[in-house]
Amino acid sequence: MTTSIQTERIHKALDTFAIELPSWGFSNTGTRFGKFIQDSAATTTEEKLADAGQVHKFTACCPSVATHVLWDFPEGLKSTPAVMASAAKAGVRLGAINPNVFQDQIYKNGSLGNPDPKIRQAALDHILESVEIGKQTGSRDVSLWFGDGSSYPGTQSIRHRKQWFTEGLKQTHAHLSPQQRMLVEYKPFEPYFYHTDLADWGMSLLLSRHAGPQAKVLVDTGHHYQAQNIEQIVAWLLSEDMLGGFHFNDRRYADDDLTFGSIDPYQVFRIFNEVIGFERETGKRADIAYMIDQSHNLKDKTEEMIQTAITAQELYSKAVLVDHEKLTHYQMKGELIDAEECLKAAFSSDVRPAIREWRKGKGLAEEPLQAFRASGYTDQAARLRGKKNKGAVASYA
Ligand code: AFD
Ligand code: MN
Ligand code: MN
Repeated sequence: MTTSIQTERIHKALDTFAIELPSWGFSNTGTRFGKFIQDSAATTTEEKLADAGQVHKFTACCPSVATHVLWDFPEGLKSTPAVMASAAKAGVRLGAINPNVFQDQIYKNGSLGNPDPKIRQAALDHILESVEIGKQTGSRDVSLWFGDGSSYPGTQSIRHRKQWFTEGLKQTHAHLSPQQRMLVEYKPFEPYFYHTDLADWGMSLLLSRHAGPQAKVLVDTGHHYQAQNIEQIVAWLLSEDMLGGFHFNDRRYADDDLTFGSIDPYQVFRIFNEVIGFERETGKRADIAYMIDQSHNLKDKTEEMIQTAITAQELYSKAVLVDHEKLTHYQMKGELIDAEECLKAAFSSDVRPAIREWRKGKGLAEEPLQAFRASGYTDQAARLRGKKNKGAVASYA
């Protein structure tokens, strides 16, 4: 149970805590070993946004949805009015725009890092169209992930590719409106296994700095080597004003895209603690986007997103309970156990009663997952979408 002061602090924090949903988390996806089809999964962008709207309706912390241009805007800019209408109907707004320069056949040897200037131009054209879509949807962020790399030594020039990325990202930045940002994501490996052009936070930081002041680093929590200290990266990027935001998910071994907080909730808490500590020390809100990047294929898609949103609220609520004044005092004095206990006391607090009270105050069901299940939405979706989803199995097979 939390004290009344702590409860108040949690309520205040939850009033402004928002985490963006990924449209790609609502449709049937799989691994290279196959797909387990869910009849109720979304089959169109409108359905993805409708499902995302359900998550926001029951949790009140997911007002925006990130989209993927090739999958959600099949006709590029021309698709924008329809997608905007679907978002409005679903009660959500369109968030980050994700270009896709990793799927088309032409990108076998990369996109902005491709040795063929025509392919680099094709990738840039797609990214610039995504920037224009963002202007139309009123999205602040264009979220850039590049699968570029190589799988065998000697097959590509690492130096030349770095230069091509510098050029391509500079040109991207030149097309941003004053309100837009470009978030440059990194990932140590996959889909290539010898080198990835944007493999770590330092490479993203340098390329963002070269590109311009509206470029920032995107930290995907699944994109680090085992045992890497992510909260240390977060602390450095915050202090350099170069953290644009997060793609949240959890992982056991690689970029597993597992449910946020399902494997290592304490790490999530420590990441939030770095952000909140920074905000308290500087007296300003970190200008970062909290986004989910998950699309696992076992749990019910919408239920998993509700579970993710609830977990994010719980871990964020725990992090706001850290007594940073005490923590700093013990850190400066080298009182190791007392300092550590500051974190552990907050992490072990049961914040659920305070969150249930917050929900009640908002007119929400105190248990979002149960309330969603009772709504019958999934059964209805399965009735409407089942045939189409089953058909996908046939075509996939
Ligand atoms: C994959 C990539 C990366 C990217 C996401 C959405 O690893 O995280 O942000 O797809 O495109 O997870
Ligand atoms: Mn990501
Ligand atoms: Mn990823």
